[in-house]
Amino acid sequence: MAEQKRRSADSASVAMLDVAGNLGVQTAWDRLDAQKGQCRFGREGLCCRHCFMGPCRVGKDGRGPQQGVCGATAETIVARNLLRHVAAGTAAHCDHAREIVRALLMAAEGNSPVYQIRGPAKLHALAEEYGIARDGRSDRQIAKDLAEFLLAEFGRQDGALANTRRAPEQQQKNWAQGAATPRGIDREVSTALHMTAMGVDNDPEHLLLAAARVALVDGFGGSMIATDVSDVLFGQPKPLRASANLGVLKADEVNILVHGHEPTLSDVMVAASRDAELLAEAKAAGAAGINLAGICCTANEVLMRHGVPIAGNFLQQELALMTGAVDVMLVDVQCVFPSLAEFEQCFHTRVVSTSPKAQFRGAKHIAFEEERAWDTARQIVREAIAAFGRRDPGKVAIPHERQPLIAGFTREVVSEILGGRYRPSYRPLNDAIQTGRIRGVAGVVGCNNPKFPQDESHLAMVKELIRNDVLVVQTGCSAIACAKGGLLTPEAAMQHAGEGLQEVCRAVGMPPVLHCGSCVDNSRILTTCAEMVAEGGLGDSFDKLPVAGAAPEWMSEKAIAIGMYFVASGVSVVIGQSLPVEGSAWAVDFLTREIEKHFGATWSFEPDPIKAAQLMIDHIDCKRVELGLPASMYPVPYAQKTVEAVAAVG
Ligand code: SF4
Ligand code: MSK
Repeated sequence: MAEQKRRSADSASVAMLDVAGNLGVQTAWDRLDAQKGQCRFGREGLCCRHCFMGPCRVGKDGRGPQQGVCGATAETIVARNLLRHVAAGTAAHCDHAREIVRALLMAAEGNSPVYQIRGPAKLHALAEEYGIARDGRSDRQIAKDLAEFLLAEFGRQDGALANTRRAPEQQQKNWAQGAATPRGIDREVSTALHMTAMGVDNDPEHLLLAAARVALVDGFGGSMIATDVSDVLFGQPKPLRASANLGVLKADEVNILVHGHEPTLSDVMVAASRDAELLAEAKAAGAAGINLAGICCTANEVLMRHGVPIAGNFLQQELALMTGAVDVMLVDVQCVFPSLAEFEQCFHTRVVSTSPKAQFRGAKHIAFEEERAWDTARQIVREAIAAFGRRDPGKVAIPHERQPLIAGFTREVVSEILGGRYRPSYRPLNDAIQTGRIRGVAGVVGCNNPKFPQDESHLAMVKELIRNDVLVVQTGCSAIACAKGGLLTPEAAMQHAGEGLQEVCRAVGMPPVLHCGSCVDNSRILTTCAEMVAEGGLGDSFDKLPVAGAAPEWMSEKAIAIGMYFVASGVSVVIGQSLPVEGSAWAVDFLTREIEKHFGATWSFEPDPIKAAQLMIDHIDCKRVELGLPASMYPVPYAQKTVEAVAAVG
């Protein structure tokens, strides 16, 4: 047990790790141990496999060969590798967006019995923004034009991506000056791969600015489109209550877990799990009901719109199966361990893959076609009912941990809860920041990584931030970590927040930590920043705002893309483990210092979550000084570096 406690800060995970240890089942932590001595060249970005004169690896600090066979230096190799990581992360979010837009087109053309326009207000707002005619036209006609307009953004050859107009003018100017204005989505991803091919671009600064440009097609393209269209198709989230952690599984019900990222099938699974005919079949099989829950971002999608409980975050995908109570684990794309199907050897769980892009050896593949979404969802529920019959009650061990939470915070919801339903506005938030009741806003997002005790850094960082009156907004697995840690309730403000933030939370009844959705919903944080700038009083661009971002336990290429689009948008970002660029002192200096000249923000690497939170607070305090705002309204727990930090700003 002591060994397991070093692996996770979550007692439910610790209990399941213990079960895994007793059964001799390997988890990600064991496989990380087996990898000990991971390659330093890979970690520092110094290994190049872009042609087959290589692979080449170059040494740093003058040790070993200093160039690859083609003459590429450490700076070039590191920058090329980073650009490829950003392109891969961007491609994942953008391809997700493409599927959602295709589902919207299907709904608009009346080709699907399940996909409907459930967010008409968002549809009309987007139509107005993009100049799509609305007068005398049905929602479906408008939706068809919207889907076609957005699909064209993927293939756009010239001009800036439409959503870049949502950024303040200064950001748009910064991008133009740095040749970082994002063009078509597919064009940028494809250009990034071309630039990094053998013998193409070898200017490291040019490569890193291209990384900013391709990341921006993620933030303002794929991710923003996925968020907007999901709101149109599945409905706009509203604050709702739910619960999180493995204790949401039920011993007497058929348990189905959805895992991955895309809401197209999981949203239909919600309806299928409540279908009267299927419930009767489950009862006939001896189950008390059908319990749908989720892991990772598919979970966040169905939580935000339906209040479906969350079973866990990234590192709990294997641990959930260790409960012996999961009948079907339904996976789509991204963040799914290839190991999951191996668990079928120990447990009755059926792992079902569904995406044409992601098949898993050993799993059952039930191809998901949007046209047949309802039939597919029902087939999967029936798989789960059949698996329930094979469940071994002797192997069932469900931890009791289950925390209440409130989720469903969006740009629109924040303005409604602060300004009131009849005069939604960001004025109260800006006022609270200007007076110093709220010191600033921090986005804490991203994954788990077995290199860090699971959830520990998320919880420590977020507690330090709210203790210092910094309002925290969250997405992804970080939001799930804090949900399990009890921070996503209004009561958490009284327990953990500073006096100023407490006052605001008490007045409107909101938690000090706002769950804003899945990883693609980081775009909601960008549009919230745009609202704060537009409201006035906090500067005319994102880089003037007293805000900061962090991903303390990141592991995915998508997290690099997200961090890069925040930095390119003027929001400084602190991450737990360094980017894979430490092989080049030049690249580290460029990303942590020089890049500010282009975009007004920088990256920082800090594994200690408290020190990382304090870096964010220093940054927020500097921005407050630059804006001429007073210090926090109440005495603040952390202020020790503020004077030096402010002096550094000059
Ligand atoms: Fe080596 Fe250059 Fe080929 Fe990379 S591109 S593998 S550094 S020869
Ligand atoms: S799911 S990208 S582990 S946050 Fe979005 Fe979680 Fe990171 Fe996947």
